[in-house]
Amino acid sequence: MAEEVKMTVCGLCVWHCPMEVKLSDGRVVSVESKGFKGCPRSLTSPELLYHPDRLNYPLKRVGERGDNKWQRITWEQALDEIAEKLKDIRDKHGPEAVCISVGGDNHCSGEYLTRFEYLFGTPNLMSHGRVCLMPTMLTSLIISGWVIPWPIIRPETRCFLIVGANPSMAAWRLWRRLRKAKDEGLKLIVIDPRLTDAARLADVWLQPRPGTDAALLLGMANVIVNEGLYDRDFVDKWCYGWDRFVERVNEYPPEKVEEITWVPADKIREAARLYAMTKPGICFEAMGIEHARNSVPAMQMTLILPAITGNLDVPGANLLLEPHPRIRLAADIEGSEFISPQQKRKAIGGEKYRMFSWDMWDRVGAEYKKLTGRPLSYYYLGGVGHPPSMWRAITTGKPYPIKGLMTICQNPLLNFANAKLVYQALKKVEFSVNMDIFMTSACQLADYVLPAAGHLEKSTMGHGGNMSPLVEAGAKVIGPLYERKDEYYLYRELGLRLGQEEYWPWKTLEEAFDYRLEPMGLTFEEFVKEKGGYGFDNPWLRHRKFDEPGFRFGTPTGKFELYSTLMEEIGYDPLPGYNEAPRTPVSDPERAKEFPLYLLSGPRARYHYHSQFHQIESFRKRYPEPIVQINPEKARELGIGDGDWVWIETPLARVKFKCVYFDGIDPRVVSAEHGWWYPSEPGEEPSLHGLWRSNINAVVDDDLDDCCDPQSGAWTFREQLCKVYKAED
Ligand SMILES: Nc1nc2c(c(=O)[nH]1)N[C@H]1C(S)=C(S)[C@@H](COP(=O)(O)OP(=O)(O)OC[C@H]3O[C@@H](n4cnc5c(=O)[nH]c(N)nc54)[C@H](O)[C@@H]3O)O[C@H]1N2
Ligand SMILES: Nc1nc2c(c(=O)[nH]1)N[C@H]1C(S)=C(S)[C@@H](COP(=O)(O)OP(=O)(O)OC[C@H]3O[C@@H](n4cnc5c(=O)[nH]c(N)nc54)[C@H](O)[C@@H]3O)O[C@H]1N2
Ligand code: SF4
Ligand SMILES: [Mo]
Repeated sequence: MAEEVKMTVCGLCVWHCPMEVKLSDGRVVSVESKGFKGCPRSLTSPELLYHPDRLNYPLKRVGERGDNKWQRITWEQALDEIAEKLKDIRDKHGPEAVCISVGGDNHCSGEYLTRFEYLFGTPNLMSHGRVCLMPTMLTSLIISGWVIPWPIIRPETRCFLIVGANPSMAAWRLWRRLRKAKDEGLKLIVIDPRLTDAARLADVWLQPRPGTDAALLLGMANVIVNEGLYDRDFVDKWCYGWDRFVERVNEYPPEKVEEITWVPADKIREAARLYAMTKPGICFEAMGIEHARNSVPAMQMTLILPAITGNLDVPGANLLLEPHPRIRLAADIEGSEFISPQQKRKAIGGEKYRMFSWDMWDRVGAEYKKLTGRPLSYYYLGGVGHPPSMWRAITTGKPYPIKGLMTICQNPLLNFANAKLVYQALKKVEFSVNMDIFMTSACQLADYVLPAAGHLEKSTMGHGGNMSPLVEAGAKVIGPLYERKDEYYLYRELGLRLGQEEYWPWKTLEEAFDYRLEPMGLTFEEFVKEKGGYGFDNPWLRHRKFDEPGFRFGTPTGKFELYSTLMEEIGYDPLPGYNEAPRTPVSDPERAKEFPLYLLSGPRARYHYHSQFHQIESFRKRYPEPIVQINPEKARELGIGDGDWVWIETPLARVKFKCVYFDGIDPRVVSAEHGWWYPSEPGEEPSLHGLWRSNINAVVDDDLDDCCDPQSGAWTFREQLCKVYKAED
């Protein structure tokens, strides 16, 4: 037997750990993650690779949508027909009538997708980035000019403030570092409506009413400002709008904030003092605040707190990241110059949610260029197309018709809000293509389904667009098997058929990576050679850049803008403030009479990655049911026992979950998992692989006014009202 060991990057989630892969006679037999030892998802790699349900050949629909009737065709036929149809839509309705929807962290080489998109001429690229990190990045760019103040725990770090993040489930490498640092004396503050593992470990745990973080953080700032706990030098030298900011925070004394947030005023004081006085400290936020109706002000505050306490860009605190100095960046590949300003302005949703408009991006891009000398990636900011508006454009034809939809590496029926609307859009759209590794419910509604090469079957090179100074790469270890292809192949082949020949000189993904690495004087093969298939370069971590001559923040004032001049220019509140969302028990008591409970949806679970890994036999056995956490006191009041099946209902629909008693959650709040479907159940309608039974996004609304952030358009997964009652088994 020929045994072989190769190194690569694990492409199964956003952490991209180095991974060792063992092959025997050319077959992958086992893997070992070098980033997270024993990671259960990584161990499924061989099962995923050889899974009997994997898509292996291009398929063309032969019945009606939802009949699950397919004909196997060749790639040539698929590409010719898809290109023909895209051309036809472009001729009849304009290129903007094609929407590209992309998701996942499974390396779909987004900058090449964007290149294809811009050359085709549509501004309507959309992704989950719109509710995942991108609003924070954009907020950071708007108020500071830097991409994001990154949380890197170093030996110096003495305090860690978590705002709506769940690292023991979602970010294992960070969790491990955090635990070690805690053992060594780090102070930990956690803001979360649930008692997470991190909250259990915390010195101070604040348990807010969902969606009220902006008020809570303003309350903390009130204490920091009024007790003189801020960094006067940094504020004087580098912060713009201090006086107006102070006026604003004075509207949020802890007692008033207690009324808004349910958090006792003394706890707010305790947390504020601990954070501001234990330096250096890191402020780390995630989806708990990003998935909220008023998320932008909360994000402003998670950026402002480090700035005013002198926790920006000093060792052990939040770091201002610069792009890798010697690589062609995502933005260099995207070619945003290929698409005209007139086309850019047509992006669906750009007029309503003006933070995510091309105009804004061009402005922050220009500042970023002044700051770093480099272009800013649009793809990695999540696309300008606004998904909830896009589904409505497809179903109503307004503001203009969307006729074509290409879905890549994404499970829209399980991961976007308002799944019934997404369903209607997928049924209605004139033409659709989906590229995935498995036949998902959304694939069932497509006209063409294309088999993607997955993890281990394609080379990867991730360096987070322009976000970070690191480059990390992994060579493919096998295949691709059957007729699976990497996404680059799709973009290039369609490009060649649509008149883009001169723009696709690189025949393969690896050749495309060679071009990216050329300024380093290396080919892709050379870059990964030393470590047997894994390459890494992180040349540039400098601190205290604000002490360097000529330093400026990349904003119109050259300062860190507590008062944002760009927000003001586009007609938004320049300062962070708390606005009660329209559908809470406070603003809509009538609704709350029928739907009294806050619904948090989507706490990360150890085995699943959004909708993924539901095909894995061992996971299904170990974790067979979707879970909703309910406070035992409330559950008993509702006649619900621990382990009972319950319905979770909103005006949109009801879905079935298994109740787990959890006394770490407020009786007024419940928390249900997302991403649940049953791939082995029938693919045809009405089942669509058990899509509707426990799909929490069937009950989560995305109303453009009531549920989307008025600035960024991000929709809330975390603060909708529901009722819960016992279901039959
Ligand atoms: N209610 C609720 N909904 C949420 C969230 C929540 O917290 N609550 N979280 C949101 C967030 S933050 C995010 S990021 C999104 C994620 O939403 P998605 O990006 O849709 O996430 P996944 O379920 O991981 O879907 C990825 C799809 O890609 C396929 N795939 C896997 N590998 C490959 C590959 O190599 N190539 C291709 N072409 N396909 C591949 C998988 O089979 C799967 O169908 O979900 C969002 N949805
Ligand atoms: N195992 C696993 N890991 C993952 C993923 C996965 O699907 N599975 N997905 C990846 C992706 S794409 C992402 S974006 C990250 C997400 O990473 P995280 O955001 O760290 O993960 P969540 O579990 O969603 O944690 C959010 C926390 O916010 C809390 N929360 C809910 N509402 C509020 C609120 O109003 N205020 C505050 N302060 N907190 C609130 C929730 O109780 C929860 O504990 O995880 C990544 N890692
Ligand atoms: S699944 Fe994620 S955490 Fe696990 S080994 Fe792969 S990259 Fe690392
Ligand atoms: Mo995400």
